[in-house]
Amino acid sequence: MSFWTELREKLAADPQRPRYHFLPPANWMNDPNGPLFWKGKYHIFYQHNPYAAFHGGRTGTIHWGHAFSEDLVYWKHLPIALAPTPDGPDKDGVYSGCAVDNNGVPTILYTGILPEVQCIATSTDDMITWKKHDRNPVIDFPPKDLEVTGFRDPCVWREGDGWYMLLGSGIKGIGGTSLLYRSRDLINWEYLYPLCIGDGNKTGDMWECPDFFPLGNKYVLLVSVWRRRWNPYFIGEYVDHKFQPRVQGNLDLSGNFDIGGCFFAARSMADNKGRRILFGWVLEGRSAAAQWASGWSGVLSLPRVLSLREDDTLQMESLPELKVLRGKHHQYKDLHITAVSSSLLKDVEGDCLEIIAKFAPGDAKEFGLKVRCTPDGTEQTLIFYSYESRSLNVNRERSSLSPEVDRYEQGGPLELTAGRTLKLHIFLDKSVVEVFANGQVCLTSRIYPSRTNSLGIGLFARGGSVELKSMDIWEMDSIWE
Ligand code: DQQ
Repeated sequence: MSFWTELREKLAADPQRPRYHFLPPANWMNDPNGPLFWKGKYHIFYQHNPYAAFHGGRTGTIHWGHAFSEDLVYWKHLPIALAPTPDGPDKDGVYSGCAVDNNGVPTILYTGILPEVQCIATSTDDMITWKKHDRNPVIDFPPKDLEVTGFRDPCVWREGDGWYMLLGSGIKGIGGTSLLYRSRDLINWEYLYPLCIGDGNKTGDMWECPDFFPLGNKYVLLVSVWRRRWNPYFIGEYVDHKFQPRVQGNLDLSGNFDIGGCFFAARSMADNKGRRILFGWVLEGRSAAAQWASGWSGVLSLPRVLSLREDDTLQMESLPELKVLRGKHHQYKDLHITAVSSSLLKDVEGDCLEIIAKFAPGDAKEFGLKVRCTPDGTEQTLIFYSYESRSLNVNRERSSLSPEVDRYEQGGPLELTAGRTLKLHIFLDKSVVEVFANGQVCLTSRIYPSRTNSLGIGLFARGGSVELKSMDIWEMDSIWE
């Protein structure tokens, strides 16, 4: 059997490999790049090492993988879009960037490394093959008067008088920043100024993958904090190319658009329905050796639909189109959950599920769901709200018997005003857990149960009781044929 056939069979049989989240055919993926709605189809690119399930750093392993979808649910792989060019400015890796429609010419802007420079590529055959520009790099050094901590991941958009670009960066001793550039032709770029500078103590000293876009009557800047897995966002007015953010991400993970620590490098796109759709890289929570041995690493998050809440914070909802994946349905209503009544549900189990649970406020100190539980509780993962710490959390202490996985608790602030219902919308897909809480907070986590019977679902409360108003559970189909 050929190496690739053997690998494909191994991946198909892997109980940890998600079934309704997009991932490459094999091997490594990290950041989503250049999502673009083009001629009626959604395209997504991604950081990809096609040869092995590790990133490879600066060794020329990183390519741009490519796929498309007609509905953002089912995806088809396309040939690799960009590979490092020996002796080119991207010889050590084709790093992150974006894609734009330049009057009918699909155009990618991305970072080459060692040193970090910005490059451009275009396609004339509906994005199947790409030609790198002869004048690459089109930006070959950071602004001379700034001491920067990095200089990468272009985000480009068109505005009345030309093209604008943000680059992820940081100013030494001050904090993460995104640098604003302007161009008439996408080739010649003029540096303007930092569009936004963060406080290094709150939002880190280097911002990767800036993403900037209008939402409602405001503008939103999303950034990814290098080496911290934080995802702060900034919302404010954008007038005359100046941005005045009012709501800012913070160290305690408030103002972060994902608080799990397994979600990073998000990128968004506008679709033909006027929606702003966000994708992120779902990181692994298992050792590098385990990833390498399994033959795959990294998953794309489910698409998230963004909107603006009344208090000018982000509203994040799952994509309605995902409902086509719903299979068998189970429903529960009006259950009183106490510490003693906590047990596994009798007639439903699974590892590919969508769950919508609505809890009325009670006096429990903590309450929530258990997923991927063995009947004896040896393996189990808790997704819960704590009234004491006012936080949403995932407890992975007993998620797996394997020594190769992360066990630390993940979570962050979620304010529940008195009397407010908590709606937990959970997507469980083998080793991926994505939680949307009241649309206010998202939490992405990874778990790797080792037992084949880690399939149980339960409800629990501690230090009091809670009322489950309703819970809908669907068994979910695969997005692959
Ligand atoms: N990943 C890319 C960089 C980016 C980082 C390299 C974020 O361009 O800054 O694969 O995860």
